[in-house]
Amino acid sequence: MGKKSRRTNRNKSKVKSNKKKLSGANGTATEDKSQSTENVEDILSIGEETETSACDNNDTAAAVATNGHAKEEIEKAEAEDAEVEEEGSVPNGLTESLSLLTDAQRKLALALCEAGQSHLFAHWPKPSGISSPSSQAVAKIKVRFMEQLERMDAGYESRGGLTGYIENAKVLLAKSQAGENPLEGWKPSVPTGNLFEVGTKDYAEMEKVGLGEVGACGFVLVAGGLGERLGYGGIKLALPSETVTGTCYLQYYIETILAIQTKYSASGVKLPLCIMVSNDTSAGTVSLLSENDNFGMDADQITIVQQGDGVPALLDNNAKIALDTKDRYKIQAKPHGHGDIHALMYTHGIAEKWEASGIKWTIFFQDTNGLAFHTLPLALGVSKKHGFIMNSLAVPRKAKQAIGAITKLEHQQTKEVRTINVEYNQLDPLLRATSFPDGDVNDKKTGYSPFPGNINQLVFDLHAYGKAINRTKGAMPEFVNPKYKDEAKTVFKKPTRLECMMQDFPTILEGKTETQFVGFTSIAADLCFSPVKNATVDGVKMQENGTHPGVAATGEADQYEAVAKIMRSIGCKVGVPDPVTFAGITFVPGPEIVLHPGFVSFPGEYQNRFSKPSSVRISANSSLVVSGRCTDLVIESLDLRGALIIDCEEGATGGVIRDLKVCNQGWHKVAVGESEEDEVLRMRGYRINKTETKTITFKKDGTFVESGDSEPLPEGIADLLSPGQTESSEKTKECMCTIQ
Ligand code: UGB
Repeated sequence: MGKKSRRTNRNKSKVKSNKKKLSGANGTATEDKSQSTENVEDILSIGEETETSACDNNDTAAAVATNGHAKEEIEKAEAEDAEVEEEGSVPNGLTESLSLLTDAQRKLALALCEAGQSHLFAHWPKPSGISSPSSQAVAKIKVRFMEQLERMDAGYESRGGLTGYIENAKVLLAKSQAGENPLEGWKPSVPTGNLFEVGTKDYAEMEKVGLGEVGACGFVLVAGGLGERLGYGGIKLALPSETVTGTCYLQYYIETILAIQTKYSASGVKLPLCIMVSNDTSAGTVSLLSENDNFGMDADQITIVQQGDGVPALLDNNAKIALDTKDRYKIQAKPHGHGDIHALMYTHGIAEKWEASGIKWTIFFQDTNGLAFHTLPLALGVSKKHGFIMNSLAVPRKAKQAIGAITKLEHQQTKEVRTINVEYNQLDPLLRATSFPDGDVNDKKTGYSPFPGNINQLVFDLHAYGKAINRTKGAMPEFVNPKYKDEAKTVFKKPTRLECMMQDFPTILEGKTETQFVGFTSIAADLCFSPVKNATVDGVKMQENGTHPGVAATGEADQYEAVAKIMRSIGCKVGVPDPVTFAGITFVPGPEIVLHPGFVSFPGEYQNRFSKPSSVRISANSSLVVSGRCTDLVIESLDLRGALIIDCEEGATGGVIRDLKVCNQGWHKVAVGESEEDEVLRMRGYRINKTETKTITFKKDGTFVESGDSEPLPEGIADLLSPGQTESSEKTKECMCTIQ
């Protein structure tokens, strides 16, 4: 007898016992289970008829579940089933519904039961056998459920499908429960690498090397994350990176890539962008692009790859798959981690295609870092100089900060050496178990962890990268990180899942000939890294504990500060205002300087744009915006105490700002409360009031127009200059303008 028929027989006997238990438990409500099923389906039709979109919304089951009496009956019936289900058994509702399913779905459903997942089907009512709108609705949600499982199965195909996922999860969960160190046998030490500082000769030389390469980069944006910690309603890529211009992250990234293409790529070359999305971010990303005409990028430059339907969330150490808490005909899905990107780069043949089109490097970056590209040529220069296959951009890391640590690991038996990220949750136990008894602590001298912090901005040599993913199909090692409720580690606080990380790429390199070409480039975070990952309320606590809060307000402020820092590094005089506090987050608010990447992208370009840096003065509370059309504008001498926008008409060339003084009331941040309707403002705790602005627009006929001419500042207005600047008396002078 085949497995299937054996199971069916076993279940038949259960059907009997179910009937008995049901009538006993439920009095007159149900005589047997088929009658109960009929009731359920009637009720399902209520969901279908009163809410025509219920099925379309994939929500019929939830609609049913909210119906009082019916809900009780279903739950009772399901509870009875659950009581008698054995590990590996096939619930009656599934057995009786197999005819609704395709061959592949049947096979998958039975395989899942065998793998200990019978509970997924335990609540399925048996079909009534009568064709009615309600029975069709039930059939539809069962099929929909199976389709989700099929997509998840396919998404994990290279590792054995869903049953492979369950097996892998059981092994990793057992290790986690046993407290096993996933890096057992590896001894960590601090890796060597160079720390660069903008404005130095070393930086300039290395950046120059990189500027020779930057026109041959393909870009990979991993944007499938849920943003659970941030708690934002939309996709993170749509968040404004700053509120002066409202430019969202995706726009900022695309415009930077297009600027690089214009300035550094060979004629006719289009720099490609691959965006990894997940089920949670796919629709939002696609519509953000289409509503904005891809922010100017040609459609054939963009490839969107999707991380499948995510992986199932797991309820316990037996890797029992979690049903959605609001809809029992849906699996609770979670992203499998950014490590999926390498498998997708492989399956879509992206690396090969890019290489064939002349691309030499591939740059991986995350969804919310408005400082992502300032240091790109620097990192490329380092990669080129050292022949790195993989180069991670790193920042000085505070102990216990939620960023991974770049670590040199040597295996005690094999003597294999790897330079690799150790994730923040694994670092402390690894260090304590080996030669750092105090664990993840700051170096007393520097105030930072001795291990550089990984910011997941990765530069790969495309050829070597393609070779490695072709060999391994791009699969990254998986890990699990459940948070336990009890000491015995048997109960999870919330469902967990297997994940993988893109920075684990060194694990697929082979032998010393490859592994020795993994390195990092270290630079202060204020130039290259300020993600927006956390809700403001959590950021407040992080800031109190001395770590960067990673919230919307600091993401914006750090963006302005990075530009100001680069300007200062070439000799511009840019003021520093006193810190301010909004919504509990303290930050330096400006000056708000937004220079479009079409105008200037990298530190090495600033000198050409600010040709006499010492003649450029921007007061502490000023705001300066230069638009993207001003590709060859030069700001030679400027005294700005207020707000100035410089724009150029399409086709306008050769504008020069010389001896321009702007003094106006400028822009000011004002607090918004928790009742603020605009989520973007609420996250920041402020809005920018644009009290007075001067605008200069260069025209293509060589002339310019200006508006918002400055008035002398009214008596009593706060000095816009920072304490260190002495020319405050000039604020009441007439503003003069000389522009060529
Ligand atoms: N992402 C996906 O595209 N898919 C996924 O399934 C998950 C994420 P998180 P986390 O830079 O501060 C990383 O969640 O946990 C995208 C590094 O592992 O923000 O903070 C997502 O959309 C860590 O070493 O990552 O940790 C986002 O763009 C450190 O560098 C990106 O992946 C840390 O980031 C990162 O996702 C950091």
